[in-house]
Amino acid sequence: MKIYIDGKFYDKDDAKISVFDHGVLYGDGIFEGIRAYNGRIFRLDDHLERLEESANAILLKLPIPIKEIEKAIIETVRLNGLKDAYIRLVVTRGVGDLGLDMRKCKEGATLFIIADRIELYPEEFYEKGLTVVTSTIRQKGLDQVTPGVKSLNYLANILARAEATAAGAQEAILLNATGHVSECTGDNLFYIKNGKIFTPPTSAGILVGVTRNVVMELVEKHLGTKVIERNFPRYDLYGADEVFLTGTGAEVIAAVKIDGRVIGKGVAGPISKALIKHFRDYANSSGTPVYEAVKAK
Ligand code: PXG
Repeated sequence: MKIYIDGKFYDKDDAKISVFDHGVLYGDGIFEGIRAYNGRIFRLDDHLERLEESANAILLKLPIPIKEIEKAIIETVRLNGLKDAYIRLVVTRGVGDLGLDMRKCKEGATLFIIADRIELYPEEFYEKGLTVVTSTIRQKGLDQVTPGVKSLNYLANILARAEATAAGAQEAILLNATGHVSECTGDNLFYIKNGKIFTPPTSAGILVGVTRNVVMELVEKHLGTKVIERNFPRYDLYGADEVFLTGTGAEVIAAVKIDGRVIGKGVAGPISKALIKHFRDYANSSGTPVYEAVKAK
């Protein structure tokens, strides 16, 4: 495996960053999780745009222009010979001293890119659905560093995920300060009631997922309806016909048990299944080519 760090490629065992990097000392940095399907990088422009927005939000100057970052991502996937990949791109504040002052990170941001094979939910979960619980951990408020920034501070999400694991579930729902549903630890959330599809608005405190946006487009294109963004309590999920989650790793996947309540028929419902298929068809036939030989379908 070859890992990109600041313009050079390293073997896995040699790919290291400083213990004085503020990404390590303070979680001071941002990241993106990106997929490649069939030798093409899915929605790369969307991920790069979100990266730029996250960087701007935390006053982080990207070490190289976005076009160069794009090339580095493609090169990392190519060097590793991957067609289907999970790409982790991280930008940290860089090497500083032990204090909080970002001005001490004089050499500027550190950028590294790992392209690996993907670890997915077993295929059977796309039929039988996931078990989800509501976490005791609240989503960060909009007056804090907003959940819309994909920052290196994932402790709340990690602890919420641990609660899910302890409860025998695969994902956890984070409620926000007003008790409305925001999102899951690594996925956005939708529910369906009487043919209408709902998802929390950005003001609920969510990471605006690339997959969420794609699914909203697919709903319009294939189902001839629009996803309704509105705030709702978790009780609306208990009474839903279907609930599904979206994320780069999970793609589209149904949630069939929430806090012990069975959702719909207790397996992936028809709309969730249709969207899983539409998403896969689209993901496998679009994206930025990594290898010259790849031709658009
Ligand atoms: N909300 C949160 C909090 C996330 O971390 C999403 C929603 C979905 O966004 P995208 O752009 O992927 O549709 C994420 C995704 C993992 C993993 O291994 C996933 C994410 C972050 C870290 C790990 O599943 N983020």
